Amino acid sequence: VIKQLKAEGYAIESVQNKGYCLLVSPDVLSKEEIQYKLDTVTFAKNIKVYNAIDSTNQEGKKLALEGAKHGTLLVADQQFKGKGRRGKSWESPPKTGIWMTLILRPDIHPNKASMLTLLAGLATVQTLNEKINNTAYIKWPNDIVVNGKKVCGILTEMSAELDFINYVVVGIGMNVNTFEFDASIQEVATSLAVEEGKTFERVPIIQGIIKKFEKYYELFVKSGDLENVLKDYEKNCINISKEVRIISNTDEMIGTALRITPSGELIVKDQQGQEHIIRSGEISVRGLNGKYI
Ligand code: BT5
Repeated sequence: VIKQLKAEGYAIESVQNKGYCLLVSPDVLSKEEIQYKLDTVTFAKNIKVYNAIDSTNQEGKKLALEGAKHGTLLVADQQFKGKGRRGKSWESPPKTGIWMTLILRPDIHPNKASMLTLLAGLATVQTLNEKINNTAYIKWPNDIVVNGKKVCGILTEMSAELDFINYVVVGIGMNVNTFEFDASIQEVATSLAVEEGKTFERVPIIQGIIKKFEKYYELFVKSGDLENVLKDYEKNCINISKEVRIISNTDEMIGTALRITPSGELIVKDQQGQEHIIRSGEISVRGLNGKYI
């Protein structure tokens, strides 16, 4: 066992007739590390860890189809085909980030599934703000930004009937100890390490997100809307009271983001003073000065 642990990167000293002393615990993603002292009820009771995989969301959907339990967590050290929204790709280099997916089977109407993205975002931003000196904000609906650059993205996918959800997968991708970014995202992406000037262990961040997400999830499933979390959400949302550019396939509009509704929509007042309900998925929200507010 000691040999195996050393091979995984743990620094262990052997002391004759006494035993072993753990000197350094590396940033290893393992089921045991993640479950250690994780006092959740259903989230991450089952965990699958991969060295490398195409996409944890893709694999999550496959496992969900095969019957994986609610709360199953997939975590990878690297993704070859990380996915963003609407066919975009997500850079997921080895060992530097958190690439994870939760399989959920919520008893809610399919039209409420997109609210799970907001809850995951809130759990993530709160976890980060307990650990970093800068402030992380949610950029509605699915980005987490630090100093105006994207540190994390969330992708929620679902399989459903008209009025029944088979399963939802919530994928969270975070640049943690990344120092070099692909040229295509250099301008927009950042990592915790770049912004904070130090590296982070990934497991405590994963644990924080899972614990908080479960708490918000339970509140949400009971009430059926976001009423209970709106105040927390708006406090952490960078769009609120800001000028935003709303871009759909056919149209573009500049306005001020006013608030989030209990159903998770963004209310934007246009320059003529008229309020619009903006639903995620249909549009892209940008700050006026550059890509991310
Ligand atoms: C997202 O999409 O932000 C959702 C990202 C979800 C990734 C997780 S990782 C675990 C799970 N498994 C998956 O396969 N996916 C999920 P979107 O808002 O569409 O943003 C995508 C855009 O962000 C790209 O077009 C790039 O411009 C940019 N981007 C790509 N990789 C990035 C990275 N590592 N960091 C910051 N920005 C990135």
